[in-house]
Amino acid sequence: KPEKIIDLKYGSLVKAYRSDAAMEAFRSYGLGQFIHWGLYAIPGNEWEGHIYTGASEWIRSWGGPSKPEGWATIYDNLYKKFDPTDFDAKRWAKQAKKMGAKYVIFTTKHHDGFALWPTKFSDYNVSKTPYKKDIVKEIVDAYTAEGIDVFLYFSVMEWNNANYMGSKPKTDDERQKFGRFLEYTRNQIFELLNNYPQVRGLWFDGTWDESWVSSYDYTYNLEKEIRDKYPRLIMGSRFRNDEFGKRHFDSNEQLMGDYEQVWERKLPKHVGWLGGNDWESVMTITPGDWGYTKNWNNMYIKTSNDIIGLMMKSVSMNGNFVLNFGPDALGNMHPGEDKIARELGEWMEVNREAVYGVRNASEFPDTDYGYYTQKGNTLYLTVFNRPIDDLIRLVVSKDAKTVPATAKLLIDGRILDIRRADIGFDGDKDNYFDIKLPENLKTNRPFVVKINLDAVK
Ligand code: JFZ
Repeated sequence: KPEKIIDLKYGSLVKAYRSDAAMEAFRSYGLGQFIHWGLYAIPGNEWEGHIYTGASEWIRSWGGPSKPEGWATIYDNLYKKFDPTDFDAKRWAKQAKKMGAKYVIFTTKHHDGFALWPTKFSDYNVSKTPYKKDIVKEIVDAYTAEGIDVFLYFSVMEWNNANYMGSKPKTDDERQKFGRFLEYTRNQIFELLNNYPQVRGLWFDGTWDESWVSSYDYTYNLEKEIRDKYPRLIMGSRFRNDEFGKRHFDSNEQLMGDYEQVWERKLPKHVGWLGGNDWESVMTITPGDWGYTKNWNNMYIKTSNDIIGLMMKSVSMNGNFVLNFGPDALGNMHPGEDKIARELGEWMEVNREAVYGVRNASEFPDTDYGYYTQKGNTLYLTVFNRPIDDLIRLVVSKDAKTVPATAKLLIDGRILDIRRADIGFDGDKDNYFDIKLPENLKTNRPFVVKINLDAVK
């Protein structure tokens, strides 16, 4: 809470904690898929023996001695080669569905400015490539058909647009140019919303430059217009800022979006950090690449268990977890991504009820065994750290309104014995409940103990 509330003309436009069906659906997604696809898929982080070491989707901004001669021009002409003949949106959507994703965030246009839909407002778009077809439409239709909600990623910042500049426009000429850029941005946003009415949300990015930050009057009115026309649309906190340049939270600490959109390759340490706000974390499989990266050697690749851990940690704190895929130039996922999608899907097949529609188990203290999630009177414990004696000891406050009654393993449906452990001492504020795991439980994955809670009489 701020010390004192100041007069803000361009503060948050969002009512705290929307309770409409679209937002309730967002709260129950649990798992999402991010897809970064664009011209950067063609180099895949390398060009004629030169290796780029930044994030693969940033390759156009390649600098330093390893950069190929005339790189920006080479990059800006890659669209002439964009022909993903293996692309089949239905295949991706089926894979996402099997993996357990409930929503997808798709890059309609990244920082390079190349649009994957046939926008009327720029020639730098997919209709000018050998592929020609509207990729955004194929994605929206295929994912919607699988029951997966679609969110569109949209970068405001553009690296090769003559009207774009990073710094605040100063001369009349610059103001005019940037004014045209703002109009263009507005046109593209409404073009997307109009073309693809199934879209549930917009995921804005590239909104940190001074040019955009200083255009708070324009962006305030634009957000207002979007929200007036599409009241159910979900927009995170990364769209605009107030007149003091405050992003995500305005100068009165009000969230400037329907959810916290700051958790990029990071997670809050504790649910208390969220102050009750909705949020999602977006995560790469390689350390920091969002676009296709051909060579996965010599860097840490998150394992399926790493990913399950990050997902369970997110949902245990009321957040969604969104896993990124960077398909190649032909339209195929990286083999490493296919493997993770398969393994995560197998896990979700068995354990999904611990992920969807769950909330933070606020009555139960954090546990070193793994993560708790809760749905009504059902408590899920996803075990990552299996105790040496196979005896899971639940700590339950003596003030708790519910206590564990019965338990079973999701992996095979086996009922597990629960016993009170009388290890308490005088003045102890906790009760202890022991759950005995079967000795022959063999798995190389985290596993879920489903616990039914009884109300304390
Ligand atoms: C942005 C992009 O630059 C990147 O290429 C990718 O698309 C990613 C999802 O988003 O990168 C960011 C944006 C915001 C933060 C960090 C990286 N942030 O708020 O910390």
